[in-house]
Amino acid sequence: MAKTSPSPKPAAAKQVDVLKLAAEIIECLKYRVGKEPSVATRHDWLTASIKVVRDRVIDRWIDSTRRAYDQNGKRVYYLSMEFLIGRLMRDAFSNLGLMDSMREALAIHDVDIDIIAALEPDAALGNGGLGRLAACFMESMASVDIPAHGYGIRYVHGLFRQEIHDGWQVELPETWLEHGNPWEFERREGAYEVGFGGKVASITSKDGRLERHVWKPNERFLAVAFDTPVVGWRGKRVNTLRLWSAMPVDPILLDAFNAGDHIGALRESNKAEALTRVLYPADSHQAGQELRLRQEYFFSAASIQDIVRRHLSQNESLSSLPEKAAIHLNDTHPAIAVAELMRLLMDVHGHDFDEAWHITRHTFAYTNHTLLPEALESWPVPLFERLLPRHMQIIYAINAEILLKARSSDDFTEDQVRSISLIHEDGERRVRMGNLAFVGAFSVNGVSALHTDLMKETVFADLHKLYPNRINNKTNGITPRRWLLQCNPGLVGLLRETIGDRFMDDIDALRDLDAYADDTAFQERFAAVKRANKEQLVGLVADRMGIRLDPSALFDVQIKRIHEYKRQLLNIIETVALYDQIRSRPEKDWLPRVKFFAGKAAPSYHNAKLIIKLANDVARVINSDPSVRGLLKVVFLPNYNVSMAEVIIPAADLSEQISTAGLEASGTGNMKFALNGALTIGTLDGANVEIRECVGDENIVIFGLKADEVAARRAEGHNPRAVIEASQELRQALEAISSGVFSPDQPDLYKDLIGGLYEHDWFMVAVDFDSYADAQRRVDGIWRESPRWYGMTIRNTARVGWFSSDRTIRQYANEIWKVPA
Ligand code: D6G
Repeated sequence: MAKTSPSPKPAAAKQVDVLKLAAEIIECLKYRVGKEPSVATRHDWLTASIKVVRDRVIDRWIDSTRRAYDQNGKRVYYLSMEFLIGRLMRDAFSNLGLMDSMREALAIHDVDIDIIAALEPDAALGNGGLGRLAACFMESMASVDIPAHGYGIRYVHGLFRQEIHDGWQVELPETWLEHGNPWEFERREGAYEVGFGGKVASITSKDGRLERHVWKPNERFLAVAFDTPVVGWRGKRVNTLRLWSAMPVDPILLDAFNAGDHIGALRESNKAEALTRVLYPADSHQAGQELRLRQEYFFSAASIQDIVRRHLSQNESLSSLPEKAAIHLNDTHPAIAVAELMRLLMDVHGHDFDEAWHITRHTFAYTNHTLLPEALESWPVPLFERLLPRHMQIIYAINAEILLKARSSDDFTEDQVRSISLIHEDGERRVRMGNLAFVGAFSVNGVSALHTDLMKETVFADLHKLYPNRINNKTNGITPRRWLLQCNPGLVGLLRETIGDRFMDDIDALRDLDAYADDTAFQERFAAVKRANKEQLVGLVADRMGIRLDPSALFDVQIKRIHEYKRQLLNIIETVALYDQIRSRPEKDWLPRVKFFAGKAAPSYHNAKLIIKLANDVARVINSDPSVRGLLKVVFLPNYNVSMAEVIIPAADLSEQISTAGLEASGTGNMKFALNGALTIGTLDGANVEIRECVGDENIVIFGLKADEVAARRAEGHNPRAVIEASQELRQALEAISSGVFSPDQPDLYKDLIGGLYEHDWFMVAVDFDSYADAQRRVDGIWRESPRWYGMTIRNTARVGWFSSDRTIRQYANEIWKVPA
């Protein structure tokens, strides 16, 4: 993964003194790692290098924190169960303009920065898009100079490590903290108690009036803060990512220990450890277990206590909270924070319900990330009541308000009232976290224009009717620092020579590249950069998998979580169809293509794991078939993570964004590929719709049903069997898969998976197949006309600056949070 990142000019005019840095590294190695250079391991060099740069971060960090206190303006609090950070070293070095100097300083000691950089573990505290978005947002908030804190959980084990054994996904624990984490600072003084269970007592006044409630939990844990500085571009501002770790209030129960119960004595300690030990590996579907609800409450409660403490350290009362704090809920996972703030306001700080509700409703904002019914969180009422009895009461009280509001309007039918209720009443009674977040927030946003429209029409239709101004759109974005400047130094070098450096600070300046899109000399240089990036990926695949690839082939890439709605299956089936054609018409002038897949499946998601197995089986058969003559190769790269994405994306020619229309809320991979000069083949789904608007219809390959057509087909009950019968190419591919051509040892392995396409085809794989295959042949045609291909891909890079997360964050700041940006 050797890469040279460009550096901005040092923030201070003076050139950073390389010799001074080199000396500092040795100092640090000696006094903070305790080693001399001759015995230092690569990890020691990594730690020393990070600490030397970290010292420079700290000055700015303290300065930023102090500025926020001095100004006592509004702060943003971003609550997210996931932060998919990846590696931080290159981010910090490059944002501070120290990349080149550190490279030279380390070279003086004969240390290759790229080698030690590759040792930094990926902080994989997230599953996919939602967590990576939170990480991009943190970087952008610092870059556009917003005083902001991220709040989440310091999982000891992030997302599992994926190995592929005989084609099957095997999950192994991930151990990112194994060598310590030089970026974090433990803040024992920043610890809060978080309780569970127990009872609610009512305190009454002498004359018998109810004064307030007191929750007496029967379990208590400490939430201890671990702070990581988040460096904005050019070090302008350094914000704090505060992750909570659970610790026992009593590390050892001495009574039990003295009585000889040595294991029982550690009960509290073990329970605390379990609370923040593992990230739930479910993406876009319901986890459902009690531990998950405990995690959600644990980090929300600690964060709200911290926010309240900070506010009261500078302000007289919590009445002014809405003017000083915007608390953002990244999805419903922290939605319980709404009830927790209500509890603190009423039970601890003496506000009455109306005041508390006013403050709460003007402080929270909520982002919805999915319309998939299985991903909308809800909790059984008995579980909720047992773990959080006071919060349950508060939720009933809020619900009474909402239902009254709806019922007092003639417009609402009883069905509509039931749908906006915070409690789902049909069958098992459940608390609906989406509805709680919606009513507790002053702003509810979707993450792409299409997604936001669909929210208004589907999941939140009735709440939207009750609060017609609440839903708004904020199309997702990606930080161009990580997803262009750091990951694609070759392209950045070419851009700087061609259009100057302005785009590094103002991404919209990429537009200037449009003028070069049809310039032959520029196209050749653009192609050469892509070629070099592809060679790097070829090297990675050779090292890790022993597969040899031809860098002149078309690199066709689908990397993301494995999910039926994302339709890796559609891509695999088309691969099989292409394989059939290459064999049956060997005389045709076939275009060399490599199909790349990478991604993890939720461990409990049967079909997703089967799709991984199928991709691997298809790869094995095709890659070893001599009659294919290397024209088609299939690669499933194990253990996809942020660092791997940073190598794959700059090397991609074709970006697969082929979800069933209406189901992918936004996507952000689509933006990363387009920015790095790949052509998109995609459906009109999520942010693809807006990417098409930005790059122009002629610079993207669109296929398939549109969202309304998918909905209509689902509603009327379509006939996928007839569709399959009508398409010879599809039928043959499906028959090959279901008859065991790719799984000779288990011929029936894929029968049910493929059978589902004949029966219901819920995700419209069969229905969209012909249109997808046609689109792929259109891609072939464009690839053959090289000037046209590069004209299109250059225009993609030139025109997608709008998808910078700086733009997204400025919109949040101006339109939701009301903070200057
Ligand atoms: C961060 C940055 C550090 C600051 C600390 C506490 O670790 O400079 O002192 O947060 O800040 P508050 O949480 O008290 O605002």
